[in-house]
Amino acid sequence: MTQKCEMKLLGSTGSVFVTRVKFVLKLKSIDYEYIEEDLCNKSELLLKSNPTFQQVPVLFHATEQPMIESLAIIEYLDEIQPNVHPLLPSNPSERVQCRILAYTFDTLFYRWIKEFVVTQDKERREELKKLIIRGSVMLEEAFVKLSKGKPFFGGDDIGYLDIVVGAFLGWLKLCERIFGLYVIEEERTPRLTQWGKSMWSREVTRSIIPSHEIHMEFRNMLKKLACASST
Ligand SMILES: N[C@@H](CCC(=O)N[C@@H](CS)C(=O)NCC(=O)O)C(=O)O
Repeated sequence: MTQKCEMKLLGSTGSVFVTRVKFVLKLKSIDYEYIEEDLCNKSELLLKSNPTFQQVPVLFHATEQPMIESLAIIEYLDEIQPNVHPLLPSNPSERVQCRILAYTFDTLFYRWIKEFVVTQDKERREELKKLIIRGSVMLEEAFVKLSKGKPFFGGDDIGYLDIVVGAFLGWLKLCERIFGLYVIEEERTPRLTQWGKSMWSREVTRSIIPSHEIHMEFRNMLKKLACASST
């Protein structure tokens, strides 16, 4: 008899936000059913469960309301499974620093990178490149401060910020391969370079980060969505 999963994740495979949630589910050994969403032809399930933003990920857990927003979802998972691979620091002031950096990362970095990989405008791409490079130096500084000499943002092991930022590792590779932009590189961001190596050395990272081909397909889909919303 097949067992019914209590948890369901609605996602799109190339999405960094969905990757974050999958990362946490794997680290915490939580079983779930995955439902692939077609973002170019959104399902009733997505429109009903996230009517405001109509975006993935959406997490369904038993009788709870559908949950949206990757950062809120990963905190929820950390709270319901606190004893398996805890993600956020126990100290409130360290916790708030993590949340601030995650918010800043999503508000600035994500938008720059997304626009960088999608835009056709070469001048704008050059501007974005400068912003991303400047952002990478800020991220390096934050890493030095938060990691306290350890290999991960979370210290000796993968924590909340490692997942928030690490979910982008596939996109960073895409920037390298298509545009020759090294967001993380030895000279400018030595500690983040080591961090990247530590992240890739973990089986969980290699199994969760989608392949280059999937990211390329996702980029094409984002381009289509961008065209559709500008017409
Ligand atoms: N802030 C949201 C962002 C989610 C998001 O941007 N999802 C994208 C996929 S990467 C999406 O569903 N896009 C479809 C759309 O905006 O129409 C989160 O952290 O979950």
